[in-house]
Amino acid sequence: MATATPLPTPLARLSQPVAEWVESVRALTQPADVYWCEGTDAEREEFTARLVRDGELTRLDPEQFPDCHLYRSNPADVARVEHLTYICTRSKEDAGPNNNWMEPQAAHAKMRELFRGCMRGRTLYVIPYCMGPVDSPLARCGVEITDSTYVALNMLIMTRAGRPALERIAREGTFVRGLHSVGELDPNRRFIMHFPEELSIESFGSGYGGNALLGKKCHALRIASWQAREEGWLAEHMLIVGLQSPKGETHYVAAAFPSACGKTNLAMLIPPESMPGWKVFTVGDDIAWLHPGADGRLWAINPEAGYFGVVPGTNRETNRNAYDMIRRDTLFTNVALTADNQPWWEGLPSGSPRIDWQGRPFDPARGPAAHPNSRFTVSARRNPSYSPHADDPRGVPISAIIFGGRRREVAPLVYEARSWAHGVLVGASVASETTAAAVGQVGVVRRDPMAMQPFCGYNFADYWRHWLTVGGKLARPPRIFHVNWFRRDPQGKFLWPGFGENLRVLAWMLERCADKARAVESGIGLLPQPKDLDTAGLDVSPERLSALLSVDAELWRKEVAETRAYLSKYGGRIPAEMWAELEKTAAALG
Ligand code: OXD
Ligand code: MN
Repeated sequence: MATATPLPTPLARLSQPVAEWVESVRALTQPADVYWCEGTDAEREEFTARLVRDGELTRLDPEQFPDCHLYRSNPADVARVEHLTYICTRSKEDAGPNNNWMEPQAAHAKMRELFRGCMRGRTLYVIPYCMGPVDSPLARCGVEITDSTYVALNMLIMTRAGRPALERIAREGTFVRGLHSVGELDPNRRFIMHFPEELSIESFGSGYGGNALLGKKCHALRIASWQAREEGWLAEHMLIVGLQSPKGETHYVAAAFPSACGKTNLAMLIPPESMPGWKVFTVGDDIAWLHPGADGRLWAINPEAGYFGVVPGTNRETNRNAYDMIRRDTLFTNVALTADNQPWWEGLPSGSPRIDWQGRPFDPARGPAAHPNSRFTVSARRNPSYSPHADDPRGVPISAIIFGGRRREVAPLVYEARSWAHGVLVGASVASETTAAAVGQVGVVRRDPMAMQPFCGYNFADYWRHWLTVGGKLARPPRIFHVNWFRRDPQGKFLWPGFGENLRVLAWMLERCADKARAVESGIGLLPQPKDLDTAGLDVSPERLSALLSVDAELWRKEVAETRAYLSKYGGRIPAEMWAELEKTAAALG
């Protein structure tokens, strides 16, 4: 006689701590109903259909963009809000001068009043998720509660969400609690609070990106950076990419650039035709969790399962992989529409916008058609260059770490740090022109150490000390480099073509890691000479190459003085090794 397959345990009964927390949130927020996410494809389809029915999503041209949709956010809710983002540690010094701080009890009290009754008439979604492959010891779990179907749908794409994550939580007992409500989307009643000592997040009043998809910046960077310090690893704002040389050797590099400075493009790079035999594999485009391995190397996983990428500028020339990837199964946010219902954004060489990102007839006098921070949400598996090791529970070994920023001048195309300790100083000294990824003025140079200024969940000085400690545990540490793809000539034109051509710089780094390429010492670190880079087929004159690799001692003395002033803000907490490295650089520059 056939036996019936037992019904799976209802999600609400899998983990008692999760169930108790959900019940306490339900009592506070008073939703009309509670829905536990299984994380299945059918559920994703159902959420999409619901949003279309409610008029929140628009289906795009099914011929050209099958299963793609457009979502328009509230025009006052289009980017991360760093000024409303807080780290709430018991001691203010633990949050550091790099963070807004609020005393935890005061923050909880404030948020409780905002959350009280805020989900009346709405569905409360419970989204258990795992950051990293569910079977990886390097992964960590969380649960987001939200009252936004759009946020729930994004989380199902961006993380490994649903039953397997909750089963892991039930086994392990620990999870990050993320409570989110869009509230009334009122910028005056908007806060993103982090409680690293409690592994919890409370976010109210925004439905956009890093403010609302709590697995991403809030958990995988701010809370995870704290957790990583306690457990001996690093949570970083880095892409991870595998580079296979024509000889068939694959090396992985991790690169930290500030938001909207080309991480997704570098992670999905297409080798130029003049560099035959190279292959590129994407592991991650935004966040890396780096763990010292038993073999003395640093091993990395991408905690995310999808991309929340900046749309404007994406085209067949700049990033063909991304361009192809977002032609199906993609959720667009705040792009424009053509007359035939296709998505449109600045940087597309064809088509023209009819409706702008706010749903109004397009009028160039009102600014760009697509919002400069418009985004695509898409599963990483749709990436044609998805690495076969992206789901490897061990992660991938990292040969090189790259820091970079968007600088018109000062920083050369590439240089290598003298040592791990010098590399930590190089990372800590990163400065970059601001972009539309966060609310505020665009194009002003600001310090963005390790590209973590908006994301480090504790005092930067303690974070740099932790970097030095992790380096001390590595018998085979990655080499550390700094790049600047954005240097300009006196007329303001970019000196370097960027995109696929960046592979030439990466190839030099890999040769350095294998002790095969030359470099010359300069005051700031080790630089290639133009002849050390593979320039076959590259349309850049020798003069431009020299300009790109030049170090202006005068400008650098100023840079060192600015770095000294910046680090001084952290007082006696700055590790002595960092001052020693800065003085070495200062002495070498004369
Ligand atoms: C992002 C960001 O969305 O860094 O990745 O702002
Ligand atoms: Mn980012």
